[in-house]
This record gives sequence, structure tokens and C-alpha cells, in this order.
Amino acid sequence: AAPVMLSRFRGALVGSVLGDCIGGEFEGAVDVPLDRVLQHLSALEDETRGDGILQYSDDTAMMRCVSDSLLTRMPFDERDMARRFAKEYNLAPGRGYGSGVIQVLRKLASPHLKDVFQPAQAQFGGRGSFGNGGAMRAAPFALAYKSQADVCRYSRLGAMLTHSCSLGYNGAALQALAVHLSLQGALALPKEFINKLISEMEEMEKDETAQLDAKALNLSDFPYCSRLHRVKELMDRNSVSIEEVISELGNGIAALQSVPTAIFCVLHCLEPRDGLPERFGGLERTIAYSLALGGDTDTIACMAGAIAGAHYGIDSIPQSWQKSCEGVEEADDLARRLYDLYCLPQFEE
Ligand code: F2R
Ligand code: MG
Ligand code: MG
Repeated sequence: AAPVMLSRFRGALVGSVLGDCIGGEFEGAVDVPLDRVLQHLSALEDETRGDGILQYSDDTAMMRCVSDSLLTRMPFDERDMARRFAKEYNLAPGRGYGSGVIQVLRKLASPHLKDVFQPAQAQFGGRGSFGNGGAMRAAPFALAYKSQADVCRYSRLGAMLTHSCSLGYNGAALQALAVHLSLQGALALPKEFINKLISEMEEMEKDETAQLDAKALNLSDFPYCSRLHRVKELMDRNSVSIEEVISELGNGIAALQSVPTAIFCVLHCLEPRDGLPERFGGLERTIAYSLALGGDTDTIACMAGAIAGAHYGIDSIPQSWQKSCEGVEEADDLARRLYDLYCLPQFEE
């Protein structure tokens, strides 16, 4: 039976934390043999290791700030969200933040700052960041708003606090949209799911700024649409090697090289796959497969975990995995509170 909505909400945020914590082991690795991934995952079942042994990184730290801000300042308060990012960074700067974004977070801490979007706009000589830091924390936007337009609008704005390049904020909107559709059960029809993502990104990438950014970076006119078309081609193939996925979609720290990849991981693992244990359910397969790609594994697994968690629900996540990861209980609590907010009549369309 399809999971109920509350289970999907909890699965989305817990899946996101799990991907971050479990994926952290291989972040930056070039080659990750599948047996090393499976060894890492079997160690999670060892009860003598202690609870919360795998720590979360910037991905979860910022996702928690987004959730807290949305819970207290709906529909969206950019100053509140910016203040939470800065405070969190100040409290725990060692969570593995990107080397560029820490300059933004330091500037956001200033009480004299008038425009909270300005520090992000000054990044990389005024071009703004195209990193995946906006996308990695985007899942809560899908849990906060019922309308697809609001999910896209506010996830882009939330990302712009640190990522002013359109590749950065459009990647965040794509990730939020994928979680939004997954919550509605859209992964039951995978082809329709990917087609919906493509048509929504076509609208977003028509924008003049997006066109100029793509040109400046020597990319095709509709960079996300073209990656999503590649996802669709790979979905149609009987067998796809890890090397092909990396060369076609990427596994890097840029949003363009990781958000479509995370979406592919979820789609590819809707069915059992060679090399992955038969006892694994879909969420376990998705996280294992994301790790085997190497590169930005914590973030790709975090984003794939959120989309897959929204599809399979909380009951699909092994207790031993949940126990091994720092911050799972807090993520579960945030998801429950976002669900309560989502059910309130004032947020009906
Ligand atoms: N930072 C990491 N991993 C590095 C190793 C961390 C290690 N574990 C440790 O503890 O030391 N992971 C985290 O960063 C990613 C999200 O990054 P975010 O928030 O997008 O940061 P930033 O700095 O804005 O962008 C990341 C890098 O991308 C390149 N870049 C971005 N825009 C650029 C532009 N316009 N021109 C040129 N380069 C650009 C830069 O190299 C940035 O530093 C996640 O993986 C998270 O897990
Ligand atoms: Mg990280
Ligand atoms: Mg990462």
C-alpha cells in the first residue's frame, strides 16, 4: 500500500539526514567500489557501535535552519532564515561547509547588513555560486507549501541567500520540486515524473538571467532540461555503468552536476539492481547507489534520500540506519511539525 502523507513527510527529512550522514564517508572519493559501500552499510547493523555515530554535515545543519525558519515565519522571512544560517555556522563551523559559502555566512552574521541577498551576490567576482548548497537544504520547502508554484518560488528565494547564480538557485527549485512530486506519489509513474520536471524547468530556464548565466558558463541554453533529458535516456537503457552515469550527469559539487544525478539515483533504484542485496528496499538501494557514484556523496545521497524517503515513507528506513545517524530524531520531529502546518486550513489553496 502507498504510504500515508505523514509517513512520506517523515521519510523525506529522515531520508535526507541519512543520506548526508551515511554518504559523508565517501565525500570526495574518486572511485568507490560497491563492496566498500556494502561494507559501510553492513557496519550500520552492528549494535555495539553506539547511537548517532555518523555525524551530519552542512547539508543537514542548513536543512534544519530552513525547517525552523519556515515553521516559525511562514510563508517566508529571508532575514530570519539568513540569521539562522549565520548563527548555526557560528555555533558549529566545522560541519564541512563549502569554502566560498563561509564568506557569505560570516557577512550574514552582521547586525548592520541591510540586504540579506547582497553577500551571495558578491561571490565569485559577482557571478554568484553555482554550488549545490541551496539544493542540499531544499527539501523542507516541499513540505511547507501545497502549491507547486510556492514550492518553486520560495525554494529559489531560500537558495538565493547563499547562491545567486541561477544554476545554484534553479538547482534548489528542481530538488524541491522533485520532493514535492514524490510526496504526491508521482514516482508511481516514472516517465510522467521526469516529464513534469522537464516541463517545469523549461519555464524556469526561459528566464533571461538563466540564459545569460548558461552562456557565461559555456553551457547549453537550457542546462537543467538537457541533463534531465539525459536522465530520461539513461532510464530507457537496460544497463548503465557507474562510469556512464558520472560522465553523462556528473557527481560534483555544482548543482548542475548533482541534482539531476540524485534524481537519476532514485529513478534507477525503483527496481532491484544487480550488485545490490535483494533484501534491500528502494530507499536502501537509492542510498547505496548514490554512494557508489563517488564524488559529492553526502549531498547526492542527501538529495536522493529526501526524494526517495518521500516516496517510500518512514517505515521503509531500517531502524539500525536511523540509530546510526546523528540528528534523525530532530529531523523526524521537524517533519511532523511541518506536516501539522501543512494541514492547517489557512494554507489551503
Ligand atoms: N564543502 C564540502 N566538501 C568539501 C570537503 C569538506 C570536508 N569534509 C571538510 O570537512 O573539510 N561539502 C559541502 O559543500 C557543498 C555545498 O557547497 P556550497 O554551499 O554550494 O558552497 P560554495 O562555496 O558556494 O560552492 C561550492 C564550490 O563550488 C565552486 N563554485 C561555486 N560557484 C562557483 C563559481 N561561480 N565559479 C567558480 N567556482 C564556483 C567553488 O569551488 C566552491 O567552493 C556540499 O557538497 C556540502 O556537502
Ligand atoms: Mg556536506
Ligand atoms: Mg557534499
